[in-house]
Amino acid sequence: MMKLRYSPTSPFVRKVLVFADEVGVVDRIDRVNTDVWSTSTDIFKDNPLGKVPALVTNDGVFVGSFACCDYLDRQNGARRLIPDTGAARWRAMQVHGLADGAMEAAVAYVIEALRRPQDYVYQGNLDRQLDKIARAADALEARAGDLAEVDLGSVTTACTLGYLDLRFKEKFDWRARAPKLAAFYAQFAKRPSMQKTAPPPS
Ligand SMILES: N[C@@H](CCC(=O)N[C@@H](CS)C(=O)NCC(=O)O)C(=O)O
Repeated sequence: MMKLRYSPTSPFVRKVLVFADEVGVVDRIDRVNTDVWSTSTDIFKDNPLGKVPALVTNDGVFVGSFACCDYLDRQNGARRLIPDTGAARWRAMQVHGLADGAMEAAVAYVIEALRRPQDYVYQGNLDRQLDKIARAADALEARAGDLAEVDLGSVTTACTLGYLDLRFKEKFDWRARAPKLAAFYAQFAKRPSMQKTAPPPS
């Protein structure tokens, strides 16, 4: 069995679990609930960076969602979500970069807004992160046709949009801004891999 350092609200963890489910290897993963913000957290045993996800395997520990997905992608020869070569690979990588970057910005926003003492919250950083999310949403909207396949790009996009629903409901109406992404998400969110990993409402 593999072991995944897990948090129910982390979009990066969700990305790894949705990916694992779609590849068909999720049953080989034990989830270890980990609160990286607790002063008594033991995350450092597996990840010196103190972050989830981290995937502990017989081949060593993978930190960061991309490395976890790349490893999982090679565990079931019959089903791959990161194409090896050609246009399909470039497409998945390019979409992944945008969606993963928007996820990073969304998490950075939430850390600035919720994890810092109120007096230290810097509005300039909140604006900057929200701008990144909005521009990435525009870029993904412009290539919504590249989300047709279930691959690393579409999985990551769906998890990013799910996180916007969880944390940015009042702050950013992404459906109004990106109607093609809204249509994509309405379908993708029905997949069992997404349903099983839906975060608890905040
Ligand atoms: N680039 C990393 C980002 C992971 C990440 O930011 N995880 C957050 C939870 S969503 C975390 O553990 N943060 C704790 C910290 O920043 O100390 C990945 O792809 O997995």
